[in-house]
Amino acid sequence: MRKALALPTVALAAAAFPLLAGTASAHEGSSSYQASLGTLNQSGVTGTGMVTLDGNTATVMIEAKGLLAGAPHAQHFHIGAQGTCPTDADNKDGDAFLSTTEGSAAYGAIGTSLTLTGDTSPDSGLAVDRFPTAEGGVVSYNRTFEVTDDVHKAFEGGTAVLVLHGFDQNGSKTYDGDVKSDLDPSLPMEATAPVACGALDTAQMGTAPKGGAETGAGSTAGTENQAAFGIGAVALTGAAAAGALAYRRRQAEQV
Ligand SMILES: [Cu+2]
Repeated sequence: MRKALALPTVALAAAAFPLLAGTASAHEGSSSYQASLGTLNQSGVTGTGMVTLDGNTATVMIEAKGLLAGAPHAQHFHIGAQGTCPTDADNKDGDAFLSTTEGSAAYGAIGTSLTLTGDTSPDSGLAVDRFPTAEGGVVSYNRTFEVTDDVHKAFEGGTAVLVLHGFDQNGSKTYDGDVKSDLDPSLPMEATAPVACGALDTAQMGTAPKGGAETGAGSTAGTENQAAFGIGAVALTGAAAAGALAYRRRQAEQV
């Protein structure tokens, strides 16, 4: 009799697991990652990055503020190191700058150049004419393109980092100064020094219930992405706040 009782349980479990596996595989091709951009070089630059990977097709959204207005800002996925951001204490040579090279122990080398048009390989790492210009100190970037396998693997392995560059250290409102770039001695260090950095972690919305933000993230239309990005963030914050309020109310009633 016990055996007969046990069987339906096994059957139930077997029925449940394929369902779970099915749900997982439906999302396998599409994963979302987000980065909270923190300041480097005491630049005051902050922002957010969001990346959706569908196979090797990446949709990248970056919102950042506090950048040198009217100047181009190189931006990359860095890969192949610890998947973390350096701190200003990693300015090992003690000069006025945390250089891109000094940060590489934490975030690695350039894996993708987040250009506006054309090539996105590391070769375009300093293609200044194809990077966003920060009108009013703000960068609002949205592009869908193909990444390489090594970049895709870095995302899955948690070693992809979003880094923005270009820092007006001396307040001259342009990239200048005597210190030359560690990446290209024909450029001032200001043009290439990192200003903001964020590790790209699996996005919360990837594990959220169906609907809302996730639906928006799957879209490939630029404007829709932009809208979903903003509204989704607000909606998530709102839901969390409402949840916290409801919880506190319940706690209060129980006391
Ligand atoms: Cu970079």
